[in-house]
Amino acid sequence: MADSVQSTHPPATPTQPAPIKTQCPYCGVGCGLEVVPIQSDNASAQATAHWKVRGDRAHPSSLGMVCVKGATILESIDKDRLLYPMLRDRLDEPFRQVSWDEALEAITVRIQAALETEGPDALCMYGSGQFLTEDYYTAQKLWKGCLQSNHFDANSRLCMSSAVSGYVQSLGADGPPCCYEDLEQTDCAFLIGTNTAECHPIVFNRLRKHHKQNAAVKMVVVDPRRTPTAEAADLHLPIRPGTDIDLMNGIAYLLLEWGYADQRFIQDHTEQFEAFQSVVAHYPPAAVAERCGILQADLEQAARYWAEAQRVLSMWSMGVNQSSEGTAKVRSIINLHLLTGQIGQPGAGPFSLTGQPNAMGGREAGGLSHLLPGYRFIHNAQHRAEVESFWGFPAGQIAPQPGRTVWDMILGLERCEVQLFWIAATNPLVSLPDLERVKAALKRSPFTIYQDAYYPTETSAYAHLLLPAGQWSEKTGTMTNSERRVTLCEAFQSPPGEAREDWAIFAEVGRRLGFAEKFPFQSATEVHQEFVQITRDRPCDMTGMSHQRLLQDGPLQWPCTLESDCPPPKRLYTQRKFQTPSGRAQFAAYHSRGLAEPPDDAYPYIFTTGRLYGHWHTQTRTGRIPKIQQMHPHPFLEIHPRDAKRLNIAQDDWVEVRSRRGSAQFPAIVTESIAPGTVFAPMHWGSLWANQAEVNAVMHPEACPDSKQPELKACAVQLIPLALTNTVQAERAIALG
Ligand SMILES: Nc1nc2c(c(=O)[nH]1)N[C@H]1C(S)=C(S)[C@@H](COP(=O)(O)OP(=O)(O)OC[C@H]3O[C@@H](n4cnc5c(=O)[nH]c(N)nc54)[C@H](O)[C@@H]3O)O[C@H]1N2
Ligand SMILES: Nc1nc2c(c(=O)[nH]1)N[C@H]1C(S)=C(S)[C@@H](COP(=O)(O)OP(=O)(O)OC[C@H]3O[C@@H](n4cnc5c(=O)[nH]c(N)nc54)[C@H](O)[C@@H]3O)O[C@H]1N2
Ligand code: SF4
Ligand SMILES: [Mo]
Repeated sequence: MADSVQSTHPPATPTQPAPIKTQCPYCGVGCGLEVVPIQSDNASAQATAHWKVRGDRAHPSSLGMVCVKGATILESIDKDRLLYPMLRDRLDEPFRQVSWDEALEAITVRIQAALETEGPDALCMYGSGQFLTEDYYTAQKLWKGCLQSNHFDANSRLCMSSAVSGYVQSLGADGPPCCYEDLEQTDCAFLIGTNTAECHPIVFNRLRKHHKQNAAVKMVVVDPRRTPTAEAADLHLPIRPGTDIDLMNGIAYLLLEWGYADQRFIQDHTEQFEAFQSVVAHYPPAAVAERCGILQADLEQAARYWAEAQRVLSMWSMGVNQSSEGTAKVRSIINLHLLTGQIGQPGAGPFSLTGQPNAMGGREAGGLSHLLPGYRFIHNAQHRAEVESFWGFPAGQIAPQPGRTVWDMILGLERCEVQLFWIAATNPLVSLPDLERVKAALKRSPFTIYQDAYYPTETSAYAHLLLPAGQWSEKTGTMTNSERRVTLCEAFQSPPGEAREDWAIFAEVGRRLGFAEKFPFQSATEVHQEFVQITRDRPCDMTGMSHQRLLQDGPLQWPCTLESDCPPPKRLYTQRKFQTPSGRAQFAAYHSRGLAEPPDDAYPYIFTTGRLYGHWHTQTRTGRIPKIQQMHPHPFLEIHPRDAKRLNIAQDDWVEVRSRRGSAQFPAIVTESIAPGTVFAPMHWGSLWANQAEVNAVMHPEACPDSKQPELKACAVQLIPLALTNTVQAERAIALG
């Protein structure tokens, strides 16, 4: 699965230019890439240069490895690009090509009109973990600073926001405390709600190699599916979706009972232990095993691995974060580390694997509706004052209330409270839950701007104005990966047509709205220079970084101050001093609440969704790469043989998955790799790539009360075997190839 491509790297010679260094623009592993021009005898070839990509051996995160997505990235960059701004008055009209001048004029006129009639609350922007940090920062300054609207949210709301709130509540600040070297130093990897082999392949490669070479190193995987990750584990716990807190409280129960709590650490460095202990007392192993749907002996084995390991590294992603109790799940993982003192030391700690390539940079730049740049919070008056003064605004400029989350923006559109909705670098008409509702809301939008690299996407059909964005390879800037490592990604070719960098579009709109002095930037380097200053003395202090230093010294982790030792520290909390007011980490006492929409008689199955190794999200890139299309030619539904038998469903039969909100149709894969009672479909096929296979037509938007992250991993469904007519079957067979 996680095949890596390792290549030989001849040094630059006088005839061979030095490779351009950059980071892979897909997942949060953040592998280093080198891009080199393909040599050609034809002197004029430079004008239409061709490039090849290979892993960067000097990059400390990936050591030269890449997976299939990184290796094929160049194959989709020039296909089906959005080349010019396009405008229309109504969604049922065709677009007409317009100049940038006309497009920017349309935006500023609309923004000014909305400000005059409704005020800043009518302005919403929805961005993405696929922005560069410079894009994110410029957007915050425009939206939260100049326009006084905190309604900037990003698709990280669907992705990492539970990890953010869990870290903040338990440790006092956001920021994964671990580093990738821990993958080779741990003696027990606890992977929960993560299909690392397919979704973070190079992290998995590093871990897997260490695991294979050391018989004493254990790997536990907690996932309702027997994924390729679970296949590699010493112990796979196929829990029922939504029972993670039961499981972790059950492990804590046993660790306490067996006397493996680190009393010294608990006493010196934590608070709220008693409350935690009294909740955990309700989780004896027999009851926990029953609720999770696993063997008691397996639960005990998992606890035994925790107990006996010197260094436990837990890793998680969407099986934990995308939950109506996502924050509680994250804090339950951290609880186990606090209970055993497994934090701030090599090979140990609670390590969230970030999804997107720059979700971390988004957090640093304040790119969620409750955040401000430099790991600051809107609700904190001092933080607002610091940012106002840094940006040169009068006191009180930044609104004191957190802005709308993306789902609240959809509700605002429904209620006609939003006058302008600006979407950039995300494809919400595939990725947001309850798609029918989202579509209806967008049809009510007075003015939707969509800034993307490709055309068409599912979302472009719902926009009034399309803005062509330059993407990776065409724009310079920084991204931060899961281990807090910042890589400079250099542009090495020009954007096609009239496409522009995202930050430059935001800055130009700011200048046209009368804020010229706030956007003096001539380059991303200048944006970065300003951005790092706002991180001074914050947990994510990056004042020691600049584009020049990153170019010279290579990728660097934060915290990284000018005064600090070089290189910056690899791990956080090595002194066991946490960022809470008391300096102590906080235990959390949570009972499991279970799923927001549990199965019942009418909707008796649990539907879960996720990813495949080759595809990236909504396929705007990977759908255009033949090798990846061949790997994953069509959508499907995994169903356990027991359920298939009961419903009389055979391999490849078509099945409709129907919830209270909508339905989707898939050919069945009958497999024991999914737990009985649960079915799984991948999220990658929007309406442009398959007929009625949108998983989010089915999902609900119920979210964690703290992180506001929707439960994209579970809803209750019916399964209906489809007797499709011959014509439909024939059509779909052609579509399946
Ligand atoms: N190939 C590929 N890699 C990617 C991406 C991609 O699109 N394609 N996207 C990137 C992004 S943005 C993200 S967020 C990450 C996501 O990375 P992952 O989180 O690893 O991926 P998913 O497949 O969404 O979900 C992981 C697992 O959660 C399990 N799960 C479902 N419900 C539960 C539950 O209640 N408890 C537990 N313990 N597990 C549960 C699912 O069965 C699934 O195997 O991947 C990143 N990497
Ligand atoms: N049911 C279900 N739904 C899910 C999930 C799930 O597991 N299950 N996962 C959720 C998660 S974790 C995530 S992260 C989201 C992902 O969902 P999306 O963010 O909607 O998915 P992408 O396809 O990555 O969309 C990125 C868009 O940005 C464009 N783009 C790429 N580079 C640039 C650039 O530099 N500038 C601009 N302006 N555009 C660019 C691409 O062409 C693409 O259209 O899906 C979420 N939705
Ligand atoms: S593991 Fe992630 S960052 Fe590395 S090459 Fe693959 S997709 Fe890119
Ligand atoms: Mo994500």
